[in-house]
Amino acid sequence: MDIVILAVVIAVVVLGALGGLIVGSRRKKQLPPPPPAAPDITAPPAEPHVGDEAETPREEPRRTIEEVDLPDGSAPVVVEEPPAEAPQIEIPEPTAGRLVRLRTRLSRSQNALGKGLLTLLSREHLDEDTWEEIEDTLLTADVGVQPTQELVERLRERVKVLGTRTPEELRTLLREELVTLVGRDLDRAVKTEPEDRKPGIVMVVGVNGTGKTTTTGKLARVLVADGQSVVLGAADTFRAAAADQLQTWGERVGAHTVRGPEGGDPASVAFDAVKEGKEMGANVVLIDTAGRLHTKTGLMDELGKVKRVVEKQAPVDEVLLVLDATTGQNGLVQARVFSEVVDITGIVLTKLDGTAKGGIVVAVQRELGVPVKLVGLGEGADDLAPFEPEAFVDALIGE
Ligand SMILES: Nc1nc2c(ncn2[C@@H]2O[C@H](COP(=O)(O)OP(=O)(O)O)[C@@H](O)[C@H]2O)c(=O)[nH]1
Ligand SMILES: [Mg+2]
Repeated sequence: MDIVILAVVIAVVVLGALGGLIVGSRRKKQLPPPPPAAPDITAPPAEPHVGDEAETPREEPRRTIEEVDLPDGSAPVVVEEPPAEAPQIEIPEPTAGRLVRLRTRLSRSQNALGKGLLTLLSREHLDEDTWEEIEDTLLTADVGVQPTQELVERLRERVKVLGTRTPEELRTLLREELVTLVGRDLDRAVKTEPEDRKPGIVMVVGVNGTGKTTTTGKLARVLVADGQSVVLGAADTFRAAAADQLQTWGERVGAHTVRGPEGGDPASVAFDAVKEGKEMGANVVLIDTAGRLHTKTGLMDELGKVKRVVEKQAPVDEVLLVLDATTGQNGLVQARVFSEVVDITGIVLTKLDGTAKGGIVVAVQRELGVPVKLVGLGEGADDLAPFEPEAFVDALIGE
């Protein structure tokens, strides 16, 4: 008798699961038995219903399954499997023109640097004091000593040649010189598409809190928006939350995240990510790393190892150093340390929306001899922009 009931019950359960009637079964099983009214399947309480029957036995599967000798465990296994919740895939914004769209985010730098310079240059008498103020403005905005001196010299020369100065002429002149200072001919493309193989491999490095994980997530979106398939490697194994954070970014755009155990070996996670990326035929693998700067040696060992281990499979195409623009000179020190550990091929300056020190773009490029390739202009998912010197300078000095 029992057996007959059980068989019926199991059959119903299986049918229910296959029909998608059971939602969140795993969660329910771990909780104490819910009151009869709890099921999320709407059914009249009085009459037995398909949905109701499917609910009941799952609260006590152990007893029934042990009593009857089932031929195999296939039926309960089906029940155990929670229906895959199809994540909502977002369509990220196109990347073209992002810096223009986000230019108002640079308002602090604009007021402190761009407008400050224009106002000073527009003074009727450009005396020594004014030139000193111009210099101070640049230094305060973190442009750096050497580049500041170069710029002031160029401006002095050109203003002299100009004689009388209309505001329009001054703006054009300042624009040209600032773009030159930022560098117009640097190759700022993020290298994600090597010619001879797939996937492209990008490592993201930097001190904790600078925005590595956020940037990795945003970059995944940029790539997906450009039609590329992306695999994420959560090589920051220090905290499980770091991998969760990255995975959440990935899920939003349908990118698979490879992760390891908390406290596990970051290099092996990176290795696996590249391996899976290859197997899946992905276009790009992005590897997020930990940025503990407690001991320089520890960092060197770890990062160096991650890169070496990845390179057993294929060369790393891009090593992006993420720097927080609000940390100013401190960022330059970090840049130095990291460049000793790995060959940095590009800089990502984050949090440019929160600082008046936009001049750090110039200083950090000088420090490393490597171009700024991306800039972070907010916490929003699409607030990462390809860096374009002209658009950047235009944003600084206003329309
Ligand atoms: N305002 C602003 N916040 C940012 C930007 N990039 C990252 N953040 C924030 O900085 C914090 C640290 O970021 P996270 O990616 O976790 O840093 P990580 O430790 O280097 O991985 C988070 O709160 C981010 O939202 C940016 O461009 N602008
Ligand atoms: Mg992180």
